[in-house]
Amino acid sequence: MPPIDLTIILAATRDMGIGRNGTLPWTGLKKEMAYFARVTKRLPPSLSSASPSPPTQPETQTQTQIQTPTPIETQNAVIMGRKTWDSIPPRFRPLAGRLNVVISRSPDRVRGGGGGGGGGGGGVLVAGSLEEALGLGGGGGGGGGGGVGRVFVIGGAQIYGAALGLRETRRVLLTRVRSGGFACDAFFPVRLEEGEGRTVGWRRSAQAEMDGWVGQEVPRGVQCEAGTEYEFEMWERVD
Ligand code: FOL
Repeated sequence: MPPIDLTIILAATRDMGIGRNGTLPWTGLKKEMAYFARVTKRLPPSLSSASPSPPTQPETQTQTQIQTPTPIETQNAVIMGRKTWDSIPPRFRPLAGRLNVVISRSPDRVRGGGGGGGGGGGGVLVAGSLEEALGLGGGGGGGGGGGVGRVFVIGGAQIYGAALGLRETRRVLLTRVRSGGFACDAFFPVRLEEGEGRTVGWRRSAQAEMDGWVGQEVPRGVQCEAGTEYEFEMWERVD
């Protein structure tokens, strides 16, 4: 089994607020959401050359020829709690181009009817815990086990907390919302801070490290959208 490597992705206010009344505290951060979608879809370099669709058979093929097995479509996985699943607009879920894994003790609350945990109905897998989710094929780690690429934990607070307690969680992609005035009732359990009183166990990555891991030049500095200022950051666990 390849080593599991988990990445947390979130957007948070300066005091680590991530949600309000079951939804995001802000609206209109379209480019920020596009970044989330792009980053969670992009395969790691070790898998990105793999064809996402079955190779076309050569024209000399006959019916009796042994067929190359159709490869499992390689995708990243997004793991989320049931409340986060509920918060995603129905037209966007399951999140396209990614293996969606929802953590819930009652699968019917996610899919409505159907089989037990781990069943594959409706494009979503249901697991009873984060640990179980990792066993479902959420344990890719970029090594290419079971057709899963990178594994992202996308919230909410409870699932972030569980992921932070796992050594497998190596990095956090944090979009730091700098504008104030967003009242929140859900918070990321760790305050990631640089400089004086800096966070123990986590280190902010340099821009080049972030670009390298993400696989694109991440916009640097303060971004402004819909009157809200934010900045893209990456943090890595310090061993
Ligand atoms: N991380 C970051 N950086 N920003 C976020 O807004 C964010 N949100 C969540 C987790 N991590 C995040 C959880 N909430 C969608 C909606 C809510 C949500 C996560 C995803 C969603 O609808 N995503 C679509 C994009 C749709 C669009 O283009 O507007 C997707 O395809 O990912």
